[in-house]
Amino acid sequence: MNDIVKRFPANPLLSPKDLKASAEGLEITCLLNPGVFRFQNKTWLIVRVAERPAQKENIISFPVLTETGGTQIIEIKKDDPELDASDARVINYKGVDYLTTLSHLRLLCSDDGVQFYEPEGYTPLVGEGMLQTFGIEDCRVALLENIYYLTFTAVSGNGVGVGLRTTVNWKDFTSHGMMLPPHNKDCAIFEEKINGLFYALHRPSSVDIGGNYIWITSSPDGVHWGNHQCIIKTREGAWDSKRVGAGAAPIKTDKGWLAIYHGANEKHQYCLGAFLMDTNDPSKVIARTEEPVMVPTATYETSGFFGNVVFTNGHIVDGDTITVYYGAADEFVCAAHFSLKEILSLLKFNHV
Ligand code: MAN
Repeated sequence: MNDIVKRFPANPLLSPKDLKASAEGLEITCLLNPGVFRFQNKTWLIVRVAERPAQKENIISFPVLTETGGTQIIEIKKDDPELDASDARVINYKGVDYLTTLSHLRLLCSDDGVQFYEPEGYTPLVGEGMLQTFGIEDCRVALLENIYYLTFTAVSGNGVGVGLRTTVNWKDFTSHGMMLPPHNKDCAIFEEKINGLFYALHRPSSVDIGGNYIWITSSPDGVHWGNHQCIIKTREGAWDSKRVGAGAAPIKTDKGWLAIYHGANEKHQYCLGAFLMDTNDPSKVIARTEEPVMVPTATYETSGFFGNVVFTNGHIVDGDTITVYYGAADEFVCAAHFSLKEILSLLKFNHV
């Protein structure tokens, strides 16, 4: 499988060693999956920072937040028969799932979209309350009527759902609690109302019947969401056979709304593809790519904290150029250029 992207020669743009951990005793394990936006003539990333303590021999340790905002470290012996640590990202201990790292979101900005730095005066966003004790992750940013909408994965022992906060200045935030309850993630709000309504893509997971499919929902106010419909499913035997999930806000084109999405197969290889929705009724999918448009091939994509992953939840569109920022191997922040026309030319109108 080939892909059609032009990776930035400077990749990876950011590695865990490039930022300071949020507290003494913690290390940054992964820097990944940035949301992207323009603000004050700069390109900004709201990057997921995943941390844990330096690992001691024969012990797995990771932080969790308390409901009142403190941090607690949990330690489990690796040879404990009640521990299942076969996945680097999530473990099961005594029948309960935990994440191996705790994530918060940090703001970085750049004049050229390549070199990013942490500006002063912008506080990191951290998990708050009982629905975010395992952290917040993978933030998408949508700008509508001068308000930035932040949709991110909110994780706790209660489940994985979508949290919503809004801001106008990136210093003061309003929390709207959990926008979509568990199990749900990968929520991307459209950056324009359609027929007077807000729209968003999201990815609930159905345990018994159904699967990890992309759904669409609408809202009169951007806070309360309904009219959910399932629009994109996994495809058996294909690169997106196991799970699919939306990337950043869909892009308005003269052919319809273009969404870049990730798909994973049974081997947990994460690639990117695209689909197109009707301009006036985005619940109608009119075309989809058959093959992926991006496949993990660079070394920083194939090996890392969780290898064989390219995952995007942020981009900047400028004419025909889409600059996709993405998480590589769940460990690095990278970027690549797509041609909008080229993606549109690969859409298959009969293969939805
Ligand atoms: C999956 C992975 C992890 C993530 C958890 C919770 O296991 O995407 O990176 O931390 O889900 O969202």
